[in-house]
Amino acid sequence: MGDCLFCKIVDKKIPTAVVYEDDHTLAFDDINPQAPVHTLVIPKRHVDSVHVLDAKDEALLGRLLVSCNQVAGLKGLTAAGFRLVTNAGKDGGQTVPHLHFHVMGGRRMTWPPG
Ligand code: IU
Repeated sequence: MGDCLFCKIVDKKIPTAVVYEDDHTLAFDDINPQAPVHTLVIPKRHVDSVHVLDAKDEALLGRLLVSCNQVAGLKGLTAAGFRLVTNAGKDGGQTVPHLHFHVMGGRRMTWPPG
């Protein structure tokens, strides 16, 4: 995806401090954090959102969730807990059309989200 912001981060065309990286996933801190820890975990391969996933993506999704847990550990959230969020599509509040999980923690989260 030539004009996808997160693909440009994956391709290192936009300099970003990497929190965690492996062959298939990348994590970096959100530019507009909504919690003391707010890190985004993305697949390196472009995927629009949860709503386009199918069976061929099962392994990637597993990897993404493990990467989220790695990030939580690196950020010191394991004991206290944390929240994972992914927004899908317009009504879900998705603003960047490249699948991402928000790893959020460092404060007590409230429910329901807005
Ligand atoms: P959303 O779920 O699609 O709304 O999340 C997109 C997130 O990407 C949002 O929290 C933004 O602050 C974040 N972000 C970023 O970290 N760096 C950027 O250059 C842009 C958005 I644009």
